[in-house]
Amino acid sequence: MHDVFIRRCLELAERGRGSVGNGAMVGAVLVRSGRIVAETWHETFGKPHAERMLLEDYRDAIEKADTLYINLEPCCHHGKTPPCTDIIVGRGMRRVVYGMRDPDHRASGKGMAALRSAGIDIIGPVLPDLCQRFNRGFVSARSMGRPWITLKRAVTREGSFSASNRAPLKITTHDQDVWSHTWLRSRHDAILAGVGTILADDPQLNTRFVQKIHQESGLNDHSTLKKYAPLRIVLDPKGRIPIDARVVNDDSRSRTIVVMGQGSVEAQDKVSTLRKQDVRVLEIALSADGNFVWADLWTALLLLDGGAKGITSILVEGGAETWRRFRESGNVDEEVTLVGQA
Ligand code: AOF
Ligand code: ZN
Repeated sequence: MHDVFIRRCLELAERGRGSVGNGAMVGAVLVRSGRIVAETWHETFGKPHAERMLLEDYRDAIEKADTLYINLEPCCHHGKTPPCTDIIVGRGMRRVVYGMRDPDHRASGKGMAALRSAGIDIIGPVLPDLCQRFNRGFVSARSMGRPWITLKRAVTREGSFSASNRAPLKITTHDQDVWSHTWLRSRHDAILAGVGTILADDPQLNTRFVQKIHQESGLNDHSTLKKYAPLRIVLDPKGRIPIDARVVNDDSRSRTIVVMGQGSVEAQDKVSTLRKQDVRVLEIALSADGNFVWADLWTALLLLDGGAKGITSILVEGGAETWRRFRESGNVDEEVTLVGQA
């Protein structure tokens, strides 16, 4: 039975995607006699945590047999908000079930200890693998200091990336696009491409096919997925991106981040033009091998807007050269290959 309520916490937590910055997506439910009587989720970076919101909003008395469910160990530190453990104890909760341990060193294991020493019955971790997988961006940011990286590519049946002349070639079917927009693009904070892909294909890197599958299949929470749009990252060390590329001109251009080499003189004009166009430009140092200095790149992305727009997961869409650079540097957590019908 605990599983059911932790899964509900994850559904609620999903609503925070794209708004919780480099923090965790967290949902909380209050259960009385086997039924949910209140539920909330952590909505916005820097705003109250899920269980604090729930207990502040819930006006009725907490009863002895009530159980609080939460997919992440409650925090016990003074961060941007006061410790959640304080309000759990203060409201007289007697039982807490949690999904996974918090990888943040300020809270890890300490939240549970604080509750236990207050005499609260604490059960968990329940479904820790699922909870960690769900919050893989947050876990990766806290434990590895970089975003979770998924490499995605499409190959033809013969196994080639694209036509040999580099002309744009449609490899995937519409159904595959619907799938990848829904389950890959919509599940990452940002979609990344190298400038070569922008020059060759002028992609939009958006989630335009998401809504459809959700309407057709009735999968959970389409209202959230409809409004959620990942950021877009273009790696462009020498500033080769065309000013009229779609990612820097369409209605979502303020959600595009072009990463250029620091001090690259050729790029300077373009930096100011792009910024006037409302596009974000990050200037990151390049190392001798032509890659961005990875640690600098990760820090800049994780701390975007002071962390409020922090990117904790990236879907790397290509092309082959970008893939190679991620692979060779070991910055990969998962690889997905779609074999098209072309
Ligand atoms: C919880 N419930 O809903 C969330 C938690 O900077 P702050 O103060 O917002 O703290 C961020 C840390 O708090 C984050 O790294 C994680 O450890 C925890 N997030 N904890 O009890 C929540 N979002
Ligand atoms: Zn908290």
